[in-house]
Amino acid sequence: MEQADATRTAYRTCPLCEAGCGLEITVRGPEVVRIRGDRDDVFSHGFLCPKGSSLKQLHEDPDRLRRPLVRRDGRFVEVGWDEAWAEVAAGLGGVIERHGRAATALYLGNPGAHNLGALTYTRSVIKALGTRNVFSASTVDQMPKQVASGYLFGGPATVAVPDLDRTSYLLMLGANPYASNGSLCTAPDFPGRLQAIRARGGKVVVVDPRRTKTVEESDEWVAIVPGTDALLLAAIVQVLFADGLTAPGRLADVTDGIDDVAAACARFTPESVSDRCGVPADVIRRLTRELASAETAAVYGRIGTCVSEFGTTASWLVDVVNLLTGNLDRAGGAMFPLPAVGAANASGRPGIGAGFRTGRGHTRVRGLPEACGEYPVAALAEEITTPGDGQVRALVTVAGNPVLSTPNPDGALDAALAELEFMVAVDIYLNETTRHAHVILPPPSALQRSHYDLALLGFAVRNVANYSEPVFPRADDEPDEWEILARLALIAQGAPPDCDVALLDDATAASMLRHAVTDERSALAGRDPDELFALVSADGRRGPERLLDIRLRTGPYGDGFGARPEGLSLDALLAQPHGVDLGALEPRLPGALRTASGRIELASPVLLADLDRLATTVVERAADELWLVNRRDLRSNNSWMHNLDVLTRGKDRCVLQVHPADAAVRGLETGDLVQVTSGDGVIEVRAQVTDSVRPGVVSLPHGWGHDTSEARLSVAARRPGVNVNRLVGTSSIDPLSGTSALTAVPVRVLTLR
Ligand SMILES: Nc1nc2c(c(=O)[nH]1)N[C@H]1C(S)=C(S)[C@@H](COP(=O)(O)OP(=O)(O)OC[C@H]3O[C@@H](n4cnc5c(=O)[nH]c(N)nc54)[C@H](O)[C@@H]3O)O[C@H]1N2
Ligand SMILES: Nc1nc2c(c(=O)[nH]1)N[C@H]1C(S)=C(S)[C@@H](COP(=O)(O)OP(=O)(O)OC[C@H]3O[C@@H](n4cnc5c(=O)[nH]c(N)nc54)[C@H](O)[C@@H]3O)O[C@H]1N2
Ligand code: SF4
Ligand SMILES: [Mo]
Repeated sequence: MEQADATRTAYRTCPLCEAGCGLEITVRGPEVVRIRGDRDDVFSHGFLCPKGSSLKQLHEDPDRLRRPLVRRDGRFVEVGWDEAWAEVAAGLGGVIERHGRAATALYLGNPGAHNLGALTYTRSVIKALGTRNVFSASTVDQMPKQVASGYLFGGPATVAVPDLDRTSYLLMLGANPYASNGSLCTAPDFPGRLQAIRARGGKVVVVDPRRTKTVEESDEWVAIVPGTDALLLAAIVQVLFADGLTAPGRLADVTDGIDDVAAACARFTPESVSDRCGVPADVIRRLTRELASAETAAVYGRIGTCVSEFGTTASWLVDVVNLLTGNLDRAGGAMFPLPAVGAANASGRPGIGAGFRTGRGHTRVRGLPEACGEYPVAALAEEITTPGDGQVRALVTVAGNPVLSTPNPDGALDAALAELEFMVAVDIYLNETTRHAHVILPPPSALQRSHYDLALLGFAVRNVANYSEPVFPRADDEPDEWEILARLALIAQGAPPDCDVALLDDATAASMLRHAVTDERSALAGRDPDELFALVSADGRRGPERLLDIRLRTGPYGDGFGARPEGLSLDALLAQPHGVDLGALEPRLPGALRTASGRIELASPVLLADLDRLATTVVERAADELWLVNRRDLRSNNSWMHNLDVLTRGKDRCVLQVHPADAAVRGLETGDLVQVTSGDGVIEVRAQVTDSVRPGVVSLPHGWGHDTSEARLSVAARRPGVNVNRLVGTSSIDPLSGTSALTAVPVRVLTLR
């Protein structure tokens, strides 16, 4: 038995953002003494940000839910798990009985992408509900990049990431890794890696309407007008062709459509886009020449390029430029990781596949197309409030706070959730969204769970694998997140609330193995799945651990159940608490392609057609309107870490940044109260006058607005901020991916004082 006061050290990957830093956690009994960066972590080498160490405060937060809550007569009461599950079975079952499965919907939030239990069992919940109404944070985030990658390479997860550690030129659009620590580019200490580019004589150029910290630490700031990245990139493509600067190198032989792209982009001369982008034509020409002549270069676009009406086209053009300059799939350019687990582009027949399409279903009310198995979250409220066959009456949320994080024009989504006949939330807080739930099912603290970055290591700048064991044990009445999801799935299927989750767990593992042995190229081909099942279950391993073990062993570095004894397995990772470095990224094309043609499809008709829309869309801003853009702050995490005093103390961060020229016109000074009005909503907030935004642009962070008395967020309520997404409408979306245009929202700013 461990002594109550014995001190020990645990190593664990931070689950809070995509960087996935290694943490060294000093523990005494049930207490966290200290959290530091793990200097021996093979990937993060000791780096951590202020959020990483706040896992201690998150673990201790008295507002974090420990027991299920059930809403009775408008009030939440704590109940035991059996009672909560009985409510779920009655509530969900009732809706399905009365209205059918089409009346159910799911919303999946961001922390689920950092969570092994959610990543392995959410799919079961979707399948069990049997609904097409799947919504997630992806359509306020990276869906455009996935759709563009799907068309180009045949798989929506075949995303090219900038090879930060070897590039000599980085053109970065719509990303601020000094605040965000990076996204679709897993790179702990992203700032350090940027500094290293410059230290080795390379150049970093940042395209952003704001002069961010990332801009300040770079060589050049291109202060673009928001929402116009696709135009800027199209002009770069135009110059590459017009000036004879294209050099796709070895990929020319496996690429279709280069000439079509040349023809379609010919109209986007730098002079023709310059005014709209706010970037001088000679700057566009120079940047293009620099990209073409750099020894190696990578173009990297992130959320600023995605959350616009042309998000997919901009994301596509990023890779068009990478390819045309010979930088796609080569060291120092933009490359495709080969993770130890989870790469769809590493299994099955190499180099060819079924290809990619969207629109395999359409939303009931507006007829918006599906993408990657989801509908646009901008359609969620109308699906709940519009009567008719298939009207959504029951909602399951998992790790999501859509009331703050998705378009909620003047509170329309908030109001819609209140109309649901039944809502169940798997969440750790009673917050702006979960207050509408009838039952809240809280998973344990992150420190009571194991971790493996199943999703995000697929976007990492090095191939690494790292598994963490739980730091603290769970009590008997604290089910793990995967158990909650597995039981939810079984209940959704119609099983009784006290059903045995082992049924689903065993079935999932067995089916994974049956599938693995049928792949002729796999080291397991022809093996007996029952024998393998016995092997992976022998030591009592269950749940995500068993599934992870199977996927590691059958993956590209796996031990193949004996075929490659030195290969990876969960046991091998358990022996390496600081992770395993599997090396720098290596070229993967054409093998990673899964297009139907077996080629890079550079000129998908869908994308070419969108260039026509890009050329003909005239965005007018009234003289008194400003463009609203977002910003992230290092000590935030979307909407949900504002209940930790260590992260929120200090100056109010939820303020509207206004350029001095725009402030002068409005007689506005720092600290004044202003009214911000869009076509969809109105909010009041304090202003900060600063030249860190370009003229004509104002900026607010998202994730604030903790002012409802029904939430249980005592710290956040003291400093609520305002919900910027009350200004964002649901009609302005990128039609190719269904992603909301969160940036470049036209607003009027009125000084109230
Ligand atoms: N205007 C504007 N809006 C934006 C953005 C923007 O840039 N501008 N960014 C968008 C982006 S990129 C994203 S990803 C979305 C995020 O959108 P969401 O994912 O909907 O919102 P989050 O704020 O991340 O909410 C996470 C929820 O998960 C809960 N949670 C935290 N940890 C766990 C856990 O371990 N298990 C479970 N079950 N629940 C947990 C929290 O309590 C919270 O309710 O916001 C988007 N919204
Ligand atoms: N501290 C912190 N870290 C986070 C998060 C957080 O909320 N807080 N959220 C996490 C999540 S879920 C994600 S998806 C990532 C996102 O990671 P990033 O993509 O790096 O996101 P941001 O830091 O918001 O940087 C986006 C930048 O785009 C700029 N921008 C806005 N509109 C435009 C435009 O039209 N064009 C161009 N070129 N730029 C534009 C903004 O000014 C901003 O500086 O961050 C993750 N990390
Ligand atoms: S950068 Fe991200 S992963 Fe690293 S400590 Fe901070 S929040 Fe955690
Ligand atoms: Mo995100």
